[in-house]
Amino acid sequence: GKIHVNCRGKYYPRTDSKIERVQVPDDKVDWSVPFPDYTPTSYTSPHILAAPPYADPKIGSSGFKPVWNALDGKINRSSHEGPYTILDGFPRNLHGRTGVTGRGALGRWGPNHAADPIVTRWKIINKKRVHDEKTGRPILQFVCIQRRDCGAWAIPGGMVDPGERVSVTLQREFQEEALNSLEMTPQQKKQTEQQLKFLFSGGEEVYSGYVDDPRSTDNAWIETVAYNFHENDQNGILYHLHLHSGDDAQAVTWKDICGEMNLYATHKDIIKEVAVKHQAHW
Ligand code: RP5
Ligand code: MG
Ligand code: MG
Repeated sequence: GKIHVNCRGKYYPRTDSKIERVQVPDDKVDWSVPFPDYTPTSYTSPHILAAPPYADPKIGSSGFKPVWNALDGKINRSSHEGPYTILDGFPRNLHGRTGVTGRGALGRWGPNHAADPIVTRWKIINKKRVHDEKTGRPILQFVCIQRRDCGAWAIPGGMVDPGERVSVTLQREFQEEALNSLEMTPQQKKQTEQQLKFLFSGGEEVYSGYVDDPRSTDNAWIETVAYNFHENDQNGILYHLHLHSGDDAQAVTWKDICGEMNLYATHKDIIKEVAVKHQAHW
């Protein structure tokens, strides 16, 4: 993949106090290139240090014996991209230096596994597929959420819970962020799950691996598995589903897919795979 850039900004994102990242030039991102002056600050956010259930303990604390590069009980500590290095007890970011050590806002040391559902349909006006004037290709739309943490538009993805199957995470996160299932009655939730069951049983993997996310550190990063769930039928479920943002999403919309979209992290690169797969406008 491309060299990571989103985790090399001036400050670590969304902190009260300004945590400066050491500025890593492009040619020194790779660990194999010597960078003798490299002395990054360690930062792990207070809410992670408060030890919520989804977070690891501190490295070195008694009883914490992580099994790196493997399925560690219910926690997947292996990377989609192959083995990562452990240096002095700390996993090292597979994509190189970020200017900050510790976990930042991430709960796990090493890979933090997420899943991204890309739910698509064709753009229809007057019962006809709409084609782009320039490319002549039909326009795809995907369910896009606005993240509450930074305001950026993104795929409605989220973290895989320990022991959770990725297929479950994909549908759960979609329901939470794009349909506000957390505020549904158990009955409504069940009905929604039933409605989406068929669509979500027919997904295709379009990406798995590292995400260049602004929260990455030298010791913790996000990896994802992205699946496309596509509705071809203009009478199908995705043409009458009521979108309603929830949880860590503050807005939700059907977004026309095109190469000029501005999306969170590397979500645009992932969506491009979907456009190519469907021979849609990009
Ligand atoms: C991105 O962060 C992933 O691609 C996924 O969409 C998301 C997971 O983090 P949260 O939405 O749970 O913050 O890197
Ligand atoms: Mg979520
Ligand atoms: Mg999310």
